[in-house]
Amino acid sequence: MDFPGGKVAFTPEMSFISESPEERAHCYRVLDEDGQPLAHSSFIQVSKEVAVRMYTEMVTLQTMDNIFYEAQRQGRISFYVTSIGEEAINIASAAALRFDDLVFPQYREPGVLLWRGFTLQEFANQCFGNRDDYGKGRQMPIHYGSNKLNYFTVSSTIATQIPHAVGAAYSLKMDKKDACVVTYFGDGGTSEGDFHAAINFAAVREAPVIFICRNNGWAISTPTSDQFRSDGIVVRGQAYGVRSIRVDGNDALAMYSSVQAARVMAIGEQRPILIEALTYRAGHHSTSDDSTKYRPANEIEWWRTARDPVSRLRKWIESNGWWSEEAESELRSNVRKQLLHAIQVAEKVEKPPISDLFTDVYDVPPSNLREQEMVLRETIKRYPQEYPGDVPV
Ligand SMILES: Cc1ncc(C[n+]2csc(CCOP(=O)(O)OP(=O)(O)O)c2C)c(N)n1
Ligand SMILES: [Mg+2]
Repeated sequence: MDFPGGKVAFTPEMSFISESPEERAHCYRVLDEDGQPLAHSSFIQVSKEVAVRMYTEMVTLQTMDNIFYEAQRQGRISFYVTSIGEEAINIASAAALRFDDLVFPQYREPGVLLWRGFTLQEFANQCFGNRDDYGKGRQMPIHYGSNKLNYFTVSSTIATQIPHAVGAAYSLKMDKKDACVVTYFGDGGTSEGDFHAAINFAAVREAPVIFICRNNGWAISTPTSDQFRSDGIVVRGQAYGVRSIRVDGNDALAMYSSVQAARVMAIGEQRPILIEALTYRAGHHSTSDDSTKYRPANEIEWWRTARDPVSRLRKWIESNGWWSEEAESELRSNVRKQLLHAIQVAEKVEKPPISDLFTDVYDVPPSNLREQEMVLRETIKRYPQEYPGDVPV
C-alpha cells in the first residue's frame, strides 16, 4: 500500500489535472429531433402497449399543467408549477421503475405519481386543499404525496429529499429488498450541501439509489453558469465514485432505457447511479415567476416547439403505425373533460376544519399549540370578514 486508499503511480512530471475536460461528456440519445432512431442506437425495446401508455400519460401531464395553470390565473388555486418540457423525464423514468421502488421527488415530477395511478381528482384535491387532500390543506398546491404509491411528499425546501432518499436506500439494502430508491432534483438542487453529503454517503455505503438530476438550465432566474463551472452534473458522479450517465432528457426512449439499466445495476450490484438528464425548463419557474424577464422569449419558444419531448415521442409511435390523428384528438378531448370535471368537483368539496391545523405532529398537543388554537379561534370570531368563510371552524 502506497497510501491509505491504495496504490498510486508516481510521476516526475508536475502536471495539474485540468479544470475542464477537452470534450464535454456525451449525451445518450435514441431518437433524433424528428422522432427517428439514430443509426446504431442501443436501447431497450419498448412494446406498443408501453409506448402508447407513455405517450398518453405525457399528454395527460401536459394537459393537466395547462389547465391547472389557467385555474391559478383565474384565482381558483393559489399557486402552481408546470413540468412543461420535462414530460419525458417524468413519464419515461416512471415507466422504467417498478412499483416497489421508492420515489423521493423534488417538485417538478408529478408525472411519476400520475404513472403510478394518482388520479386527476387526487391531483385536483391537493391543489384546492380540500377535505380530500391527504395533506389536509396544510401545504401549498403541488405538494403531492402518496403512501399507497410509494411517493414521498414533496418538500419545497430544495434538496432535503436527497439525504432522505439515500437513507431509505440504505435501509432497503439492510433488509435485502429487491427494490431501489429514486430521487429527483434540479440543477439548482446540486448547489445545496445536502446533494454532496447524500451522494458521498450513497457511494461509501453502496446504497441502491438512482439520482436523477433534471438539468433544465435554470434555478428560478439563476442560470447554471452562475451555479457551477464543472461540465454539468454528470462529471461529479465519478468524483464521488458513482457510476453516471448523461442523457437527453427530452428523449423518452433514452430516459426509459437508461433508468431501466440504472435500476438493474443499482439493485443487482448494490450501488448508486447518477443520471444527468439534459433538458430545459420550458415554462416559468412557477406561477410566481415571469421568465421572459431574464431569458429570451424566442429561446423558450424554440424549446417548446422544436425540442418538445411529447411531439418527439408522438412522431416515433406514429411512424410505427401505433398512433393516429383520430386517437390524438380523442385523447386530448377526453383528458381535458376529465380535468375540468376534477376541478369542478374539487372546488365544491368542503375545506378541512380549522382543528386539522393543529393535529398530526404531536400525540398530545403541547400547551403552546393549544393556546395558539384558542387565540386563532377567538380572532376569527372577532374578525370574521378577514378569514375565508368556507373553512369549518
Ligand atoms: C433551501 C432552499 N433554498 C431556496 C429555495 C427557493 N427556491 C425554490 S425553487 C428554487 C430553484 C431550484 O432550481 P432547480 O433545483 O434547478 O429546480 P427547477 O425549479 O429548475 O426544476 C429555489 C432557489 C428553496 N425552496 N429552498
Ligand atoms: Mg433547474
